[in-house]
Amino acid sequence: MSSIITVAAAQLGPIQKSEGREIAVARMVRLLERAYRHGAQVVVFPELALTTFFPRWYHEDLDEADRWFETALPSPETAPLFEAIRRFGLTVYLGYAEIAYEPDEAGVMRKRRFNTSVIIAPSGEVILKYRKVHLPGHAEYAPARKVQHLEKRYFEVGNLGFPVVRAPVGEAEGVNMGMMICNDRRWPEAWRVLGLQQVELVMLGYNTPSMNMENRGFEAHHLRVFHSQLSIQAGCYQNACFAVAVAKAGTEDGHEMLGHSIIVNPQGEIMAQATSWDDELIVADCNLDMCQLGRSTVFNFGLHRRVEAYSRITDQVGSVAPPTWPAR
Ligand code: ING
Repeated sequence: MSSIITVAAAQLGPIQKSEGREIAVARMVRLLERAYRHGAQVVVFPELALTTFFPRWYHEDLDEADRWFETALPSPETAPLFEAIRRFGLTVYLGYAEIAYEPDEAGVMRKRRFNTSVIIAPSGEVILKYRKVHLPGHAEYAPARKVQHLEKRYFEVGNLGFPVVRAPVGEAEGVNMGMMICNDRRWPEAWRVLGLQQVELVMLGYNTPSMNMENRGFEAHHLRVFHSQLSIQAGCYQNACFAVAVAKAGTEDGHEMLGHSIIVNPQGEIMAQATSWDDELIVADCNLDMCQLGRSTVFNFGLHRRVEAYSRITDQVGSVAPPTWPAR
């Protein structure tokens, strides 16, 4: 049994607001075929890969935004994607906007909206589903912003935790796979919850503006890519895992998003990086045995973690001011 799997980041260039799903799906099928020809077994697409990054647009009536969501997967528009997954025998991460009719935490059956990703098996079955936990931005129209970022308007906080599942990939008997979506990568808690389940391969898609849209404070532009990669490299190193992080990049209706998709190893090294901000495939061979070193030494959680010292992490939401010295 080999421990080496070949993974691919299938970065997407821009999808314009006027472009229907069939355009994105056709581009994604072409990337799946290229991935297959490169010998890839796992392919990761971006967050909200089927449409433009619609949370930049304000809809007063939420139901008007339903056009950006999937109520079923596969659907007639996404069926070609599932056919290609079966044809090429690939394991695929797909990010999309999900409408689900299910009970909420109070037991009330209702229409719910999530920023979702799934891992799809070569058979076309869904192996695992994740719903984005860390929703950046705001819920109401914010006139001071250069561009809106209305994820808190269109999505509920994900209610599936950060699950990991072990599933076969190619010749590998099993790979411990987990997912994140975009902003999640900036939160070490997300990585650690996956790491505590012995994740070996974190798959994540993102749609990240290439410049600060908050119109507050100064953030040098080059730091946008640096912060994205810093978060992913640190997450991999501190949890002894691989990550495939994939952008939806380029300019959508005048709004530029960064590319720089990367594949990172458990030492935090970038193994491959996209160099365009358009549709681009990058591929790397990942030896899953590399996870063992970190997990059995520096990040041997069972040996070194001291949970009794970490209670603030789950007891507190926001930060609190420290006591002053000398005490008044
Ligand atoms: N986008 C961005 C992201 O986390 C963002 C939002 C950008 C937050 C830069 C903070 C700094 O990459 C999404 N879709 O989460």
